[in-house]
Amino acid sequence: MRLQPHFAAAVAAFVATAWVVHMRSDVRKSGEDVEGMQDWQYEGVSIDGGVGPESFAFDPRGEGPYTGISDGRIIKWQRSENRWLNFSVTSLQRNEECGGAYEEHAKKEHVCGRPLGLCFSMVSNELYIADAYNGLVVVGPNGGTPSRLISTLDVQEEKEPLAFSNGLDVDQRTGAVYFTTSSSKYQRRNYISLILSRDKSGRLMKYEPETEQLSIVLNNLSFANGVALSKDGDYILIIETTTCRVLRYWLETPKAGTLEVFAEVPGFPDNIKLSPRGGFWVGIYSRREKFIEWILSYPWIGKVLLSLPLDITKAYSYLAKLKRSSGMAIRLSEDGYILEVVEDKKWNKGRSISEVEERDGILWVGSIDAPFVSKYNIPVSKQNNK
Ligand SMILES: *[C@@H]1O[C@H](CO)[C@@H](O)[C@H](O)[C@H]1NC(C)=O
Ligand SMILES: CC(=O)N[C@H]1CO[C@H](CO)[C@@H](O)[C@@H]1O
Repeated sequence: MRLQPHFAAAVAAFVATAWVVHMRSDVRKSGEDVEGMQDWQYEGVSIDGGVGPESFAFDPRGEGPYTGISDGRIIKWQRSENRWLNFSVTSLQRNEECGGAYEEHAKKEHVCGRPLGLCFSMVSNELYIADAYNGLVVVGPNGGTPSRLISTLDVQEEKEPLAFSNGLDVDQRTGAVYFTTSSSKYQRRNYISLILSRDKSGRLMKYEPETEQLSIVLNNLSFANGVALSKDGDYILIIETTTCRVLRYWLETPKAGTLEVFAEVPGFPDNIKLSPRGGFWVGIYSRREKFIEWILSYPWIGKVLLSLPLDITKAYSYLAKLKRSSGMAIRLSEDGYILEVVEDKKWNKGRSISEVEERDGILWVGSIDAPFVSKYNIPVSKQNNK
């Protein structure tokens, strides 16, 4: 669609005005910020040299968590030393410029790597990582240079150089790795455009280490993101960020091969993880505010915004900061019902949430824009309350 410049400018002005009006109508009282969370013990575990711990993994000995950050490193939390250790990286092209100011990291992701979803295989002891630019990366149990890079390009029919790999889980019975590619048109650093364009080129992929076979399980997903296998491996849940849905794809049982909607959530979901207390934790990037709802309900607004000569991701993060729209964590039951909601504006400082991993009574909370990992001790009363 070619637009007259004055028309585009008018729409931009209109959208900006609508946003400001919406912001004013949505001011919250500060007292509501930590309601119900007074007895949650909090600790912010800061990270040096990068931001955005996006996902967590624990190794077969239960050590960690491990997480990937904005400068392309995978770091490991060494509990006994109370500090992060450098574990690995996801790119073989890294140079001395990987590092420096956090604000510059997104520009260098295609060179330095951007590790997102990660999970250890208890079958092989290796760490599998979905990297936003390098596809599927495999690292040995002692870290260091990746032992294998499995490019997703071979099976992307279009042979496009973009395969934004994102969420990942391992079937611990067989060692098979399931992971998503969010889009074959947009890169990670342009995720706001990915949402506005309503792109449907996301996929669920499967890698079988024994045969080294890589295959497409599902096509045509709207911003495919986190994935989580059920406890017994009967089905896999897949996050669709743009549609705010959790999809369920049956792998076994007579329903094998069926895809259905598992849950709809009140915000843009990112990663999903099994909870040891049952069900699944979903990290919500931000609430689905009325304003963004309005934009998404009219496809032409998204098209106009994308046609404007501005960096839409930057514009969005600027407005989101003004508005302090914050993330939350939701625990879904195995039937897709909401069991628990954690929304913390005080400690998390209104940042987005990418993943929530529950382990031994602790919630490890990651955020794509935070220079720390949030760690919450779940109150005993809640721990018993499944
Ligand atoms: C990890 O790597 C970063 C970047 O190369 C470096 O600045 C930091 O000192 C290293 N940390 C440790 C604990 O070795
Ligand atoms: C309905 C639809 O969008 N179908 C597409 C699903 O994905 C395949 C492969 O990428 C396309 O060829 C279809 O057009």
